[in-house]
Amino acid sequence: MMAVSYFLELILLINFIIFSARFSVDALSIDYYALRCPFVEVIVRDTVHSALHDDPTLAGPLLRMHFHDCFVEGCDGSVLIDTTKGNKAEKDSPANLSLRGYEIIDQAKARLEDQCPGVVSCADIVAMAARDAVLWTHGPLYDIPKGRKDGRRSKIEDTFKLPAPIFNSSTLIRMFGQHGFSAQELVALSGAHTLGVARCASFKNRLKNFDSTNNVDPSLDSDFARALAKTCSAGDNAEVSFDGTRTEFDNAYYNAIQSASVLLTSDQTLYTDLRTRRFVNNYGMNTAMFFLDFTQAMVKMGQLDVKEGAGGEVRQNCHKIN
Ligand code: HEM
Ligand SMILES: *[C@@H]1O[C@H](CO)[C@@H](O)[C@H](O)[C@H]1NC(C)=O
Ligand SMILES: CC(=O)N[C@H]1CO[C@H](CO)[C@@H](O)[C@@H]1O
Repeated sequence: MMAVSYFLELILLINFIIFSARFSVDALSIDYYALRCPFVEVIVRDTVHSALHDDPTLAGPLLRMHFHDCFVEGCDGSVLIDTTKGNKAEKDSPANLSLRGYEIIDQAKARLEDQCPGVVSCADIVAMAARDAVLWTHGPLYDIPKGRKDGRRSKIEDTFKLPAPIFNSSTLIRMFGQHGFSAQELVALSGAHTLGVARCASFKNRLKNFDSTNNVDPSLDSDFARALAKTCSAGDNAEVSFDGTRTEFDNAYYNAIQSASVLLTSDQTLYTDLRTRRFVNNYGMNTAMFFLDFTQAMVKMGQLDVKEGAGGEVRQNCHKIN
């Protein structure tokens, strides 16, 4: 009896050792680089903050880059890959054309390769840069697990997985649900639209046939619609800020939704739909609640389909597969 239970315990112990060894090699963790590259956080933050000091409007694009990376093929740096002769990459997709800030990722990567060559993945740099952009714009401070590996696939056709701005809430709830997000998390993540701009191409569907009496999208405030139509007479590339404070991470985006003065169909639909409206109201009223839910959802988003261990690589150059 004694021998059997010792034997069982031994097996449990061996299992535990194998499991934790696998865990510590593969899994993401907050202190993944603690021994491998101790100054990684400082280097990325310093690079991002000095770039934003020069051009604060890059905060939005850095945050968006992480989202586009994670929703297509997981958070694996696939968004950074350049198109080559044989392969049209995600970057070439119309959805991704307005992404900017790649040079900030390159700068951080160059400094990190200097300090600890071959150690820090491009996917981790994108995740940290998004987080640091949020902090720089006075958003919440939060810690993220690291240890993502870079992927080896980046194909333009995969970008159909990105939500389109004309989607309604049912489609968005379903799409985000496929990634394990609740309707509340969809609303919290959409709060990223507190930063940055959209181009008229992304919301002109709401202004079509617009004249002073016939407002095509009834969920759009008519004065706001008139102002948008005027701006957009300059063409598809004219830019409009999502909320009044383009480089300030706050809850003004939700207030803009409440007053029917936000840009995308996908933003306004969160208010039209009763399943999501109460979260818009909560976040519009309570910045602390928005910050808490946003950071939790970002940490979750940052772990979508991550490649670990041999499933990926640490790219030498973020623009191409090794
Ligand atoms: C809910 C579904 C979403 C849709 C349909 C959507 C769509 C869009 C579109 C169409 C633009 C404007 C692009 C342009 O006209 O150049 C945009 C901008 C932006 N998106 Fe989203 N987005 C969504 C969710 C998210 C999420 C989850 C994040 C990040 C966590 C995010 C971050 C941003 C940021 C920061 C910008 C501003 C970029 C800039 O200033 O250049 N979006 N989004
Ligand atoms: C949402 O959009 C989908 C796809 O276009 C459509 O089938 C559905 O009827 C729409 N739902 C609502 C509530 O408008
Ligand atoms: C959101 C969005 O516009 N997505 C587009 C990204 O690019 C692909 C390929 O061109 C389109 O199919 C998507 O609709």
